Amino acid sequence: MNNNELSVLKQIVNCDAYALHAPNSDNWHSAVQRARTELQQQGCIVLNDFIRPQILNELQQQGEMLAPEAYYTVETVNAYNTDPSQPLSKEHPAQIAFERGNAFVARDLIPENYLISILYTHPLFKQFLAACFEIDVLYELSDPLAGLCMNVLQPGREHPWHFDTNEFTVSLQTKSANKGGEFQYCPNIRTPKQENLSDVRAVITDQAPQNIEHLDLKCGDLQLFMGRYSLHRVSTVQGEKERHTAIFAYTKLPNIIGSVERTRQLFGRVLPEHYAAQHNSMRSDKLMD
Ligand SMILES: O=C(O)CCC(=O)C(=O)O
Ligand SMILES: [Fe+2]
Repeated sequence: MNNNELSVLKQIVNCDAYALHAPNSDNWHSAVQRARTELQQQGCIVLNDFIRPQILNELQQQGEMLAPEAYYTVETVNAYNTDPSQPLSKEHPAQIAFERGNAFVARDLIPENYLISILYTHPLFKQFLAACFEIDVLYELSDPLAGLCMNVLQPGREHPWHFDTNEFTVSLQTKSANKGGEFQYCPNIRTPKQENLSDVRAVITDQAPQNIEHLDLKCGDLQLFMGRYSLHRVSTVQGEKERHTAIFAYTKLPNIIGSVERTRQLFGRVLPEHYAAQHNSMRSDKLMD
């Protein structure tokens, strides 16, 4: 690690509170321990004021420059983002269709010198996150489009119930809606061994509001989340302002690439890497994508 990398990190991250610059120090360990405890219990933790307040304007402005590059389309999807023609029982929750109105800016459109790119690839950021998620090494997604994205929700749009492909998602809100745009989730509703289809069905048909947690996120808060096991959504954005979040996707195995179908739905284009991985798709479990 050179001095420049270290000073850039200290300018962006509130290292007084989270000690990312000093792995294994007492402060670093206590921040990691707090995150571990909540991740075990809830599958989610919010690290408040993770970004230094002086950086928040620049972060928002960079997001605003990226937003027009997002792939805007309203797709009909299911919670697993699987191909709708796949034969399934009538009761399967994947039969329930939603309108997904959020738009993603793909990784290959995000400049390497933007704050979110610097963070996503920073070794001390990854080291801290790996410790929070209790694994030795955390890998960036090998997907050239999906590893780092910006999620844009325009007024009137929602990001409906779904599971992520990757186990670990880290997100950072860079611009908040005036109203709505709330992150909601069901902690560990499925496990690596069990889909728990009837519980999933109950939530997405509005039969189990008691199983839904609601988060109040501010710009600069970092959210750590086990999105492969916890069903989640972002409610409809109301008011005039867009809602922007940077999504940092990581995995515990190398070489994870999104499926052709999911990539087409999210980004409107598929690269040779996605086709190449099609017959050799790596996942850490046998759950539906
Ligand atoms: O924008 C968010 O807060 C969550 C986005 C999300 O769930 C996803 O990109 O998979
Ligand atoms: Fe998600």
